[in-house]
Amino acid sequence: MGGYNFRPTERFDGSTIWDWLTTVDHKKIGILYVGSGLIFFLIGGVEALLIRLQLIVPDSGFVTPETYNQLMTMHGTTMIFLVAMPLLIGIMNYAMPLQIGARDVAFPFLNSLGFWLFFVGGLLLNLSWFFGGAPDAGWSSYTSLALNDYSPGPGVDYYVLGLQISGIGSLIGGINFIVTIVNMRAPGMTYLRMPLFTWTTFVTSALLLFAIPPLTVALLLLMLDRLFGTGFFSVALGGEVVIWEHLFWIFGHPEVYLVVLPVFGVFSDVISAFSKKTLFGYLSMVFATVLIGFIAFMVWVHHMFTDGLGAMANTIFGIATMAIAVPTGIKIFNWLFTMWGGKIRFTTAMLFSVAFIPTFVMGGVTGVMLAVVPADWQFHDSYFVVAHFHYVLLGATVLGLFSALYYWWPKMTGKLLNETWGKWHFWLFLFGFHLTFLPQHFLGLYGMPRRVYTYESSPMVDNINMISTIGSLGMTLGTIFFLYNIVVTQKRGQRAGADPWDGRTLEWTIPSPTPEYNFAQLPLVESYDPLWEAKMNGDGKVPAAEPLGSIHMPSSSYLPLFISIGMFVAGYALILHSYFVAVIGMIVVFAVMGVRSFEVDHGYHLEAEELTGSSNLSGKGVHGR
Ligand code: HEM
Ligand SMILES: [Cu+2]
Repeated sequence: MGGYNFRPTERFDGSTIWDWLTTVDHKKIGILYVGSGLIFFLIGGVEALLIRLQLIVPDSGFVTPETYNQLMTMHGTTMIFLVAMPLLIGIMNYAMPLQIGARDVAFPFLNSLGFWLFFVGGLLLNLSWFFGGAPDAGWSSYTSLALNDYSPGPGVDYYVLGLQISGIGSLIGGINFIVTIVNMRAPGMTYLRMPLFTWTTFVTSALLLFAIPPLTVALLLLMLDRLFGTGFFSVALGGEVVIWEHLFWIFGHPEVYLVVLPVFGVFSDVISAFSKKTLFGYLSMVFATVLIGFIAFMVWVHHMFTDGLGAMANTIFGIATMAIAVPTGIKIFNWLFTMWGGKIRFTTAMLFSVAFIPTFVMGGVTGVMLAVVPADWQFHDSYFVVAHFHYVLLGATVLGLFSALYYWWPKMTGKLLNETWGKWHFWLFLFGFHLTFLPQHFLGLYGMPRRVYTYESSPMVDNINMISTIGSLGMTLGTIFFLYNIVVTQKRGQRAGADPWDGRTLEWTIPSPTPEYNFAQLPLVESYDPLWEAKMNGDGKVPAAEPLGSIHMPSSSYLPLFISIGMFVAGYALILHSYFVAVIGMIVVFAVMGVRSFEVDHGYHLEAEELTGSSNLSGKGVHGR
């Protein structure tokens, strides 16, 4: 090992826990994101189940109205910020650098910092259940409801500070991915040879970059209003409530594309791999991705049609919203044409991707219905909206996440998930999903408002709620099969080779699980689908772009964890109104940053002898050195 390696914590080194706490390896960080995302998925899922159990019969007193509001708020907030985003960021972290033939992300230290900030933010948010009460003003925390007058107690403060901290983490992740994709593509990997999942990661990261700051500002202003008595949103003090809605949705609408664009990338890769065909219309897919990312910022007012912003504003934003259907339609047709005439293998990953298509189309159709302004005046805040956004968020994002997990799981763990259990998971979840949410469209049309903790008995509404709750039990059962699958296959699963799916892209050229340096030699990319190209026109090995040589690796660091702990302390202290402790927390943050800036650590090198045997590339590389 070369390089100067100063680590005061020498004696913890080597323990597995310390290794995970201090890792800067994009693959381990990816797994940390996926692991914590799945844990939060269970928490958010239990919250959803409790909500549905409360609604199974009319006039139910299963939970109190106060608890219901907390469950509903925490469920939405958790699913969006602690499940969908981190699971996707985790998969991007794992797969994207491999897909572009890179050895790591551009800023490994920041990557770790991003994860720990997300994690402590999520932890802080969930501690609210135990200390003082969870936030209860809805995941969109509209003012005036979210101000002190109507939401006394610390609930909304948890929301404000938890999301603020985890939001910084997401922003850091986005910047890191952009720089990685711009700078670290393997030789020959031009932009138009990047796999679609890498493309969607790229556009998603740009969305993060522009969408998180408005949220940060909104949360900051709300914090000032709640903690320090400013009046940004308080009408009594001359503030303006609609400003909150604008800031929130300027973030909030792109947010839904943040969680749906990456799974578009997943479907593109998965469908192409399991149809044994090149993705149809690659260029139009890239173009549609960029276009969707762009339009995502132009339509936020469709969440505010009933605010009275005027007919002109509503018309323009209504039409802009419908425009998104065009690039999305292009994508749908390209997926269908990719499957057309392909040799389709219905693995679990493929099933989730295929089932996504009709599900997402249905969510899209109701979306266009909601974009019709006069219609939205009727649908607004009814269960129709709940049905719509679950078709998109759950039907698209979560199905896509499952597809991605089944697809990349062998790469991440070295073990294949069991296909039989996988199929049980798939069918139970899919049926459960449609049984839960399809009937809710009709609940909405019958006039059941969203965010109410109970309803008056009437024949149709009773029945539909009953069916919907039964459906959610189906999803629960499916998820249990998934967990069982993870546990069992981790112990005695089938080993995955480098290329269990007969893949097409670079991540399948290296062993599973991936060695810490990813590629012993950087690959030379000469086409889109490089591995497939090599299988068709050669010995199945992608050529190497460099001789086998020593590889520079970054050292792990405990500093990101410490910075995050400082942030956690500061955040919690603000919630408790102990400003002195908050200042101490921030001093810790800045002190650790100081340590970091004076640290002299050039990482270390892995020498060629330590790598041999793990290269799956062939050709120009000269062995040894
Ligand atoms: C696991 C199955 C799920 C079930 C059974 C479920 C059920 C529910 C229910 C009953 C509500 C309350 C609706 C209301 O009264 O307005 C709700 C709200 C919500 N859900 Fe889900 N949900 C599930 C998964 C998800 C997922 C995966 C996401 C996002 C990725 C999500 C996002 C939301 C959001 C944003 C809200 C709105 C919360 C609010 O109004 O503040 N849900 N869900
Ligand atoms: Cu929207």
